[in-house]
Amino acid sequence: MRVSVVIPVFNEAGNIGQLVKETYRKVPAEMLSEVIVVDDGSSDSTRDEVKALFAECPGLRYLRHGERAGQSAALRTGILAATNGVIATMDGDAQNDPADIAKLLAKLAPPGSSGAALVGGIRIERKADGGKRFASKAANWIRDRVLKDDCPDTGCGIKVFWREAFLRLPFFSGIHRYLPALFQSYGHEVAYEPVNDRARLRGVSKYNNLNRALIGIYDLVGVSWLRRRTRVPTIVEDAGAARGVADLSGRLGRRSDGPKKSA
Ligand SMILES: Nc1nc2c(ncn2[C@@H]2O[C@H](COP(=O)(O)OP(=O)(O)OP(=O)(O)O)[C@@H](O)[C@H]2O)c(=O)[nH]1
Ligand SMILES: [Mg+2]
Repeated sequence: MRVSVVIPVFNEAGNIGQLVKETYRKVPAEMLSEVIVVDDGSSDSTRDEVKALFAECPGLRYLRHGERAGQSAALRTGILAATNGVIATMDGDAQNDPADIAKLLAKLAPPGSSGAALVGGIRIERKADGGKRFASKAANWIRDRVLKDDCPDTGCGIKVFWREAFLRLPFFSGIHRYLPALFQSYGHEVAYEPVNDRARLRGVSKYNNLNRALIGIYDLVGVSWLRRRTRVPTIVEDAGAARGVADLSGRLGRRSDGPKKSA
């Protein structure tokens, strides 16, 4: 399966160049179609670091927002720009290990078929400090109680999924933390896989526990409402001129349980 790797960054000089090079080394060339770095208006040398790699990294692309719009917006920009049906996302601080992309892809179903439309990484042996690990555990516990999405680590930045399924979801800032729950709401199967977690070696964290908790509660109320108010019907008949199931169903053309065509 060919994949577009999307990396949202904000001020990750010292990390992003290494991560891009590591991605080209560790993702098998026959899988890697492009790497799209989306810079959310960094004020450090992130931009120069990425652009210096154009010659040695075929398919590397750099997109820059005119103003800081957040991690979710940067992800969406990269996913819209991607030319593949399968997306892999990673954080730009090199805490995710690109070697895990192939592992996650092995569990992903081809777009439009039955099987997992999203495979999320679950960080084992977290390298974050105790306070952050505790906050993350608490947030995951509360989210799971409310959304019942059975995801032990929704904040993990490394995930693979179908591009079109993502683009059909309602978009909001913070959506990157709720992808498993939203994919489920739209009738997709999701799967998880343990992944490597590494310490942040350079640069500073862009979130603190308090702002993440406050926005997390706010978003959780919204996502809970969205889940309750989302209905994705199974289309059992589509008569007349031929149209793709994907045009009609939020489920994205699962041909096996899609409409029976009649003339
Ligand atoms: N595009 C964009 N990316 C962001 C923004 N804030 C954070 N990021 C990226 O999102 C990823 C996760 O942010 P981090 O600051 O590493 O959060 P964290 O991993 O919980 O914190 P640390 O463990 O301290 O690294 C990194 O790649 C950041 O560069 C933002 O406002 N815009
Ligand atoms: Mg990080």
